[in-house]
Amino acid sequence: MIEVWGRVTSINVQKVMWTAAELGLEWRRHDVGGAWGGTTEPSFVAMNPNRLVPVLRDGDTLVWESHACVRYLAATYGSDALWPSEPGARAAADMWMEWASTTLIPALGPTFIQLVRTKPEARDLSLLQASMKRTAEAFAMLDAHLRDRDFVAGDRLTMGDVPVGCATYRYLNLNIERPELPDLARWYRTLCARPAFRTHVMVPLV
Ligand SMILES: N[C@@H](CCC(=O)N[C@@H](CS)C(=O)NCC(=O)O)C(=O)O
Repeated sequence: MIEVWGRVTSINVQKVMWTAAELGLEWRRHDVGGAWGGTTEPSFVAMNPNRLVPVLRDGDTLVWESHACVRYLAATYGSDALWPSEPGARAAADMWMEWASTTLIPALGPTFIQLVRTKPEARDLSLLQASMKRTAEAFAMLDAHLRDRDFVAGDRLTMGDVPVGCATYRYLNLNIERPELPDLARWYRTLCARPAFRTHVMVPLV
């Protein structure tokens, strides 16, 4: 059985839990972070000196950084499914994970924080506007990529869909105006049909 430390409302924890559930793994999750606290406890810091969730333990293997956790689970338990064995196919999945880290989630983050976690009177509107613009550009790029494929790395779900899928749930459930993104919407509908995504990602935005 794997163990995960992290609160259900964390996008980074959601990536790991969705992956674990997609692979049919048995898991135990410990509520840590946010209102739960615990990230500065010596026992937690000993596992992750960054003091951030998620942390994953599988036997003697300890992993932090959500994408490292997703890759570890996909490589260990994903056979040729979430972790494509052919290096080129795997790189296609991997590059969208990196893009989520470097481009999509940094663009979306301020929009999410401002609209969901900041009181209206305290919002920084210029930060919000800039973030919404960068986010719309990033999702337009993903929409164009999905125009002629079912999933980000081809015709089946891979680890590459996980970070962008979690970010897409947030984006499409914020109360904002969005451009039409028909191919993103088609791909997102297939994610919503997956029980693991519904259980671990489609949770209330707080
Ligand atoms: N790059 C890290 C970022 C981890 C991170 O920022 N985690 C946030 C939650 S999404 C956190 O631990 N925040 C402090 C808290 O929840 O108390 C990853 O992908 O795992």
